[in-house]
Amino acid sequence: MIWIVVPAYNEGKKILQTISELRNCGYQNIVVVDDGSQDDTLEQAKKAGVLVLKHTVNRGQGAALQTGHEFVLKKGAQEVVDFDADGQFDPEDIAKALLKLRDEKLDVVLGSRFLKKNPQIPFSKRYFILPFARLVNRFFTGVKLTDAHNGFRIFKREGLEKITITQDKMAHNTEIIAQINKFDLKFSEIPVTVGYERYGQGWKGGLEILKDLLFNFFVK
Ligand SMILES: Nc1nc2c(ncn2[C@@H]2O[C@H](COP(=O)(O)OP(=O)(O)OP(=O)(O)O)[C@@H](O)[C@H]2O)c(=O)[nH]1
Ligand SMILES: [Mg+2]
Repeated sequence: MIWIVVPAYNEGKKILQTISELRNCGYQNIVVVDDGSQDDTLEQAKKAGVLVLKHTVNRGQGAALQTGHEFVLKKGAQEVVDFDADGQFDPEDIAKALLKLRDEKLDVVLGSRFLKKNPQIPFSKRYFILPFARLVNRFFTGVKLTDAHNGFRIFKREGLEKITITQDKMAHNTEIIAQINKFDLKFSEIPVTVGYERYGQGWKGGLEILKDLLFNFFVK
């Protein structure tokens, strides 16, 4: 059984479309984790008729994913897809990633924006923010990836059972890679399309991630 986990924070305008695109591709087991949104994300997701979990306060994407992962594992998911609510991902990429996961008997497949042409990636993100993120990622995890911060992932149940996200905000990307390394999980990257009609986290978000990682590294 495949389950899709959709973390959502203030995505009231996008969530219905994201869910209907997933459904059109044949995915029915979808859980939205409303991360304490201030807009109508919760109502919109309920309107779409999917399962909705709710954080009463905003905790961050990492926390939303952990909530979703625990839920779908309890539901008996065999394969779990992390899929952003903001409509940036292409649901068609899921089938390709699933094939890879199964064919190559992997624990995790990670989406990458840099294994194919993604002309929409903004200049600053392509040449500064993401290369820097790759270095940070490599420093903290020892793993070399082409895309260090991509929310598109597919896990095999046995792999996901080993991973626990404690980084509530965006540093969970690096944390997941570190755990893949620690538990020696088999993984591979796959090219995915990411749309950028809406500008995402930018520099401020990147620095926040670094702050969280350093805190975890030196203080915890
Ligand atoms: N920013 C943010 N996103 C959250 C939070 N909780 C859940 N999310 C969801 O996590 C997903 C990714 O968030 P984005 O802000 O788009 O982050 P991103 O895709 O890494 O950044 P961009 O590539 O710049 O768009 C979206 O579906 C959000 O709705 C939160 O507290 N903050
Ligand atoms: Mg996004």
